[in-house]
Amino acid sequence: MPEPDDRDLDALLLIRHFEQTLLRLFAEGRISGTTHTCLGQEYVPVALAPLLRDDDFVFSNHRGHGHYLALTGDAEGLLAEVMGRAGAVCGGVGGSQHVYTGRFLSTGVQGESLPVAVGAALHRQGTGAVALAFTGDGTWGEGAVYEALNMAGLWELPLVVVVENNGIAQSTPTARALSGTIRARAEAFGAAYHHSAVTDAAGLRAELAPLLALVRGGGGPLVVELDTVRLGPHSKGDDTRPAGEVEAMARRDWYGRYAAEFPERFRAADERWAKEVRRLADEVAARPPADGRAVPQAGLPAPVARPRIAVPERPERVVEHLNRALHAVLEADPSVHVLGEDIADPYPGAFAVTRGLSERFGTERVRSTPISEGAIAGAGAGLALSGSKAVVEIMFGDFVTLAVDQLVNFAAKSVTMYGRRVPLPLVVRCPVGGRRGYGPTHSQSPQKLLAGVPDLALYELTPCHDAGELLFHALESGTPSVLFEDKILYTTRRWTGGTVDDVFRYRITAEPDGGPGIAVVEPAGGGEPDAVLIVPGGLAHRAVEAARELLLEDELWVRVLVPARLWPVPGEELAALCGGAPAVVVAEDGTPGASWGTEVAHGLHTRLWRSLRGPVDVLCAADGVIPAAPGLEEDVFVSAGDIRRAVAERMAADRQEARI
Ligand SMILES: Cc1ncc(C[n+]2csc(CCOP(=O)(O)OP(=O)(O)O)c2C)c(N)n1
Repeated sequence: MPEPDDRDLDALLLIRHFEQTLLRLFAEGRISGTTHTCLGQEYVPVALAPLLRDDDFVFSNHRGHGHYLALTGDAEGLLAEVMGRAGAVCGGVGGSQHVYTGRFLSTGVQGESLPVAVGAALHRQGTGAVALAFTGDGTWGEGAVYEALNMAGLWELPLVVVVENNGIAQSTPTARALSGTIRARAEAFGAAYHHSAVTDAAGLRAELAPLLALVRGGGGPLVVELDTVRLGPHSKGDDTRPAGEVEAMARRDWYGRYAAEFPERFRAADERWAKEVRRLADEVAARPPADGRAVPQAGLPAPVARPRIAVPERPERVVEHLNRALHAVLEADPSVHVLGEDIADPYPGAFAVTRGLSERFGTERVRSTPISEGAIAGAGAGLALSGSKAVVEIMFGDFVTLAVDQLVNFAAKSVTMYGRRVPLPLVVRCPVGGRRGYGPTHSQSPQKLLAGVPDLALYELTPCHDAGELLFHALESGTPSVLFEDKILYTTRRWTGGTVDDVFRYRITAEPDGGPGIAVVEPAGGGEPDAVLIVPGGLAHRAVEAARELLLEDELWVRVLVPARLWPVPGEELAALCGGAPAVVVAEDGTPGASWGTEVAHGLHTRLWRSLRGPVDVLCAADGVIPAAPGLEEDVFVSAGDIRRAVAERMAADRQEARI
């Protein structure tokens, strides 16, 4: 084995002693939680680090300490992070598996970062920079890997996937988890493939340098599979392999071989690093606990304030308005990208929302994607992480379940899990709802599945909120967002100029955080309402129809509240608008239980307990699937009649109580 230079040897030994120290600290009970050491694999990131540029983005995984140390040398920040002490690079929030510095990000969900890396590579395409993602071999069981490789191959992205094949995944030998080969899988997607069993950093670097240059030059994705060894346990003390097996591997280890081949130089360096890491561990252990705030760093992308976008009002259909809003957003902000299945002209999305966008702004910014909801959402997050903004279309909202990992575990958690606010300007548009006969898997209103996720905002299109302002607000907030669009609204005429019809008027309240506000719909003339209806945008027409019947036939004055932001629920604002109305009814098209409506009702109960005259009622769709046949389908949803009945019953109960 050739003798390494000082820089490589120092990096190798720093990582080796860092990892051994962690295992010792765990064994001594001085650290809690988990860790995955890279003992035996240190040379991989040491080989790669000098090949990487400042504008590259590196995605790491659960076994990421070596990646981070080789790239940054920041042993102190990482040790403090793992030990939960002051000076922690991510404030102690992320811990061992979740570290972010601006050009390096690790996450603990296997395979998740590959679609995100696709987005980062899209952002870098043509600049000579690359996105590089480390994975283990076991991670190739995850579907996300293939959705990402497909996109990377298709779009010839500057993506490098480094597979550290250590022959095992937790306790499962690779041979029992991987059918076929990684080579065949990579090549199936048109990615260049390189295999190496070289274990000296400089030798491996020399092999990889020309391959990386090809990727930088626009040659498309590269998969590098490295035969390596995991000398330590999977995590801490959970190694079920026979001792002889690990000993045989250790004979391949660079550490023992260097020690034998140039003993004096090696021993001196080894002792120096052992001492240095021990000193650091003692010093960090004596620090006060981490306070949840990351160490400040220069060079993180700062949000750019842009002029507010509003789409000039026209009496038009909702779909035309939304389309104009997307045109306006793309025109105003060149960093915005739109991704989705079949969204490019001449077939501009299943509901024609994206009509004309790709022709006007080009297919690099408005991109039709493969059928890969998870990877589309992940790529959007990767663009957002890189300083672009992304609007992603999920063809039917039912399919957002396929993107839940990216939205919940990656996008939403990334906002805070690195100890600093990481802005992720991403809007995922979801056409939802039924009444079109598409049947159970194309008609659901899945809002409740995503409600209550910290740092995932939920919006819903309404007949009167300006969609340009809504998109602008969601993107500028930096909080990843889902925009639900009830399909039934698309073809309806928008309300404009404060007028709904001959009887009803609307106004939109201002929200303190510049949010989109609540549409307040009531009969012209105002007044204290007898009843208040609270509905998301998709039910606005049915609620107004019910309010009209209640006015004309029951002489009840009904106010309809339509918040454009569903989550976090604008609870204070809704409560203030309910006043002392005898009846308050919330209606939604989702299934009953643990729903948005029950959350709204709970918020009103706790805020208005003493002034409410009765319980807040919640009307939901039936507790089942949405049938395709028109007669059957109609029965499932909340109707204007249901709403009217609920109000009438609540009013009757109120009158009866008043008599008692
Ligand atoms: C989606 C997901 N499933 C399961 C796990 C639990 N887990 C953590 S590491 C690991 C094994 C990963 O094996 P491999 O990709 O070969 O990497 P290695 O641990 O060998 O470095 C598993 C199953 C996880 N973190 N994420």
